[in-house]
Amino acid sequence: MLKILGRVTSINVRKVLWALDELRLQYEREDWGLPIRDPKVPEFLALNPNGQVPVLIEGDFVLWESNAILIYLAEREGVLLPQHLESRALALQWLGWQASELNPPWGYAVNALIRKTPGYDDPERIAHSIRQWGAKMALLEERLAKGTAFVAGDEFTIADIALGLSVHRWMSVPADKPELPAVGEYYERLMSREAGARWMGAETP
Ligand SMILES: N[C@@H](CCC(=O)N[C@@H](CS)C(=O)NCC(=O)O)C(=O)O
Repeated sequence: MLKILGRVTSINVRKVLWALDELRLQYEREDWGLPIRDPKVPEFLALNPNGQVPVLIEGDFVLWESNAILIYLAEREGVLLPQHLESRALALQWLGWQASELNPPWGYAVNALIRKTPGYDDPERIAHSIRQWGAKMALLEERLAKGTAFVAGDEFTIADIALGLSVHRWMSVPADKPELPAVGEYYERLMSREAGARWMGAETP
């Protein structure tokens, strides 16, 4: 059976678990990742030399990087990625954008305001992080305001899974944030999916 290594409090692990539920695939999950179980041990590093979760294991096949796992699952099952070449490319564009552009700016604010990590208490840096994060969210707002149900068109894709978890985090952070009505409607749409409500429901500590 397909096995996922990773703690459910990780947003990258939740991406994969949400996709597995959308695909109605059975899996086993083993808790790895701090503070539950340190992945920087030889047994885990032999599977993922980065010492990070998630990892997918299927027989002898081992795969890490949450986006690679999402693409693998979608291609294997033939759903959650459009067949149409341009729509598929747009879905992959937004999937990559979530990891490389949208996520990096939130680090300081999330550590300060959600995780309450000691040492993250500089109001200037919190405000800067929210501003930078908000500027990226404004790009998503602009895209969604064009009126399609999902980010790459009217088809739900793996890009919406990744973005949904990021939008959930944006909604959860207690800070003064710009109004993003199209993002708000998108969030409701994703929350109305059974798997969306399950995996966006809990905030990462
Ligand atoms: N680019 C990687 C990032 C994975 C990552 O940052 N994982 C974090 C959790 S979200 C992790 O393993 N942190 C160490 C730990 O939990 O011990 C991916 O998308 O899979």
